[in-house]
Amino acid sequence: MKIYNYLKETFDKKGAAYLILIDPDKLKLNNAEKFMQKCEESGVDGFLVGGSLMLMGDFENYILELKKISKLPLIIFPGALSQISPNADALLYISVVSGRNPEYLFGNHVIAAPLIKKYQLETLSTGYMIIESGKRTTAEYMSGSQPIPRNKTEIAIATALAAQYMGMKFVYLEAGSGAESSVPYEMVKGVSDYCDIDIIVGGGIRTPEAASKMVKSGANIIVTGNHFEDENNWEVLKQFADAVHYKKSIVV
Ligand code: 1GP
Repeated sequence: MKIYNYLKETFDKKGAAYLILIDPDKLKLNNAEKFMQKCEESGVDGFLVGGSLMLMGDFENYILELKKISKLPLIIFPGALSQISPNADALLYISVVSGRNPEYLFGNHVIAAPLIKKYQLETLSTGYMIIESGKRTTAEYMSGSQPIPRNKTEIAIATALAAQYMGMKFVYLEAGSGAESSVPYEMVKGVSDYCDIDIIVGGGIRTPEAASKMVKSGANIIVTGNHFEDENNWEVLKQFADAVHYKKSIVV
């Protein structure tokens, strides 16, 4: 429960948490130190590592090397069974609840469970909801599932509520990495107003203003990935973190 408690404390203290998604195919190890240090200095709360599709081979070594660089939590965001490592701090135990593909709903979880126990990895059970965002996304294609239509907030609400009743800790409203359109604010607000489950939002968030609006709509965790794969954008990392940490800017 260490990472779960850390995230809950972050919500209490700062309003919401800001996580950076690291795609091992994009961030080479020789550039990782510079990037992760910049994230730390800017107020990022932790890292997700993984992806729906990964071409690089040695995931375990990659995690081990990242762990040496940063003290911030490193949470695996697994796109496949090969993305499990004892060297991470936790693993998002994601079930693609927006889809009806049994392997991504529960099948892979059964295969992974004994290994997770052996590694004593903390699991953060998460209902993963893929939301329509323009073009088809890798997550959608790889999970063999249809996204929730972006104008169907009621489906998102009912799905999130079901995840809550199943005892999951989070729902992840995912527009997909590099999405044309991020998850609609009204959908985040609808889920937040109606459900008592913590909400992660990611995909296509490219400005601090958008991050701030997501948090104001009810998101507890904001994830960005693509935007910071371009080193020219690193200077605005702090603005993103500050936008997410709305409580910190309140002077008491
Ligand atoms: C993808 O939600 C994450 O799973 C991040 O998306 O790369 O578009 O920021 P971006």
